[in-house]
Amino acid sequence: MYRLYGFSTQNTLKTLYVLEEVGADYEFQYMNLFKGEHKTESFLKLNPMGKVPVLQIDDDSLFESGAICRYVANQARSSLYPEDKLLRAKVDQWLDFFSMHLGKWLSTLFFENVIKEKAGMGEPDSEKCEEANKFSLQQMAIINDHLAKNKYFIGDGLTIADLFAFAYIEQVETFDFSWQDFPHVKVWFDSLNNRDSIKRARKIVG
Ligand SMILES: N[C@@H](CCC(=O)N[C@@H](CS)C(=O)NCC(=O)O)C(=O)O
Repeated sequence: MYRLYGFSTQNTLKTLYVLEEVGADYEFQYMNLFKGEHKTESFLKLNPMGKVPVLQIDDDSLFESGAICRYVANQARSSLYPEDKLLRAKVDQWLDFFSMHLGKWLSTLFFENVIKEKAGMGEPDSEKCEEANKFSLQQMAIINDHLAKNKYFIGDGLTIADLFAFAYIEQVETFDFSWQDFPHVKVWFDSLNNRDSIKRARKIVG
C-alpha cells in the first residue's frame, strides 16, 4: 500500500488523480503547509526539499509529482502511461510543457491571487501577475489549437498528461479568468471535471 503525503494544491492533486484513476491502494496523509508540517526532520528525510507531494512505497519514497504520476501509472500497467515509446515521449513532452510553461504561469496566478491572501502574505504582485497572465493566455491558445484536433492530449486516449494538465488548469476557476477564447480547452476541461476519479480525489483533500 502507498502513502501519499500532500496538501490541497495542484502538485498533490495531479498525483491523487492518477492514484484514483488506476484504482491504487493508498492512504492519504494531509500535510498542513501553513503549520510547517513539511519542514520537520522526519519529513525532510522523505523529501530534502521539504515539499509535497511525496509517495511512500514500503520503506522507500519518491518526490516530484511528475515522477510519482509516471511511477503509479507504470506500476499499475495502465494505458495512462502508454508503453509505446513515442507515445510515452509525447506524454513526457506535455508533462514538461505544463511544468515549465503553462502550469508554471497558472500556478503563479494562483499563488499571487489565492494563496497569498489565505496565508496572510499581502497583496498580489502586479508585475508578476501581468507577466503570468500574458504567457498563460498565449499558451492557453496553443493548447486550444491542439485540443481542437485531439480529444485528449495524446489523441483519443486519456493519459497522465491530461490529469497532470487538469490539475494546473482547474486553478483558473479560483481567479478572474474567461474561457471565451478557449472553447476546445473548456470541452476537454468539462469532460475531465465530470470523471469520478477527479471527484473522489477532490473529496480526499477536502
Ligand atoms: N516540482 C515539485 C513542486 C512541489 C511544490 O512546490 N509543492 C508545494 C505545494 S504545491 C510545496 O510543498 N510548497 C511548500 C514549500 O515550498 O515550502 C513537484 O512537482 O512535486
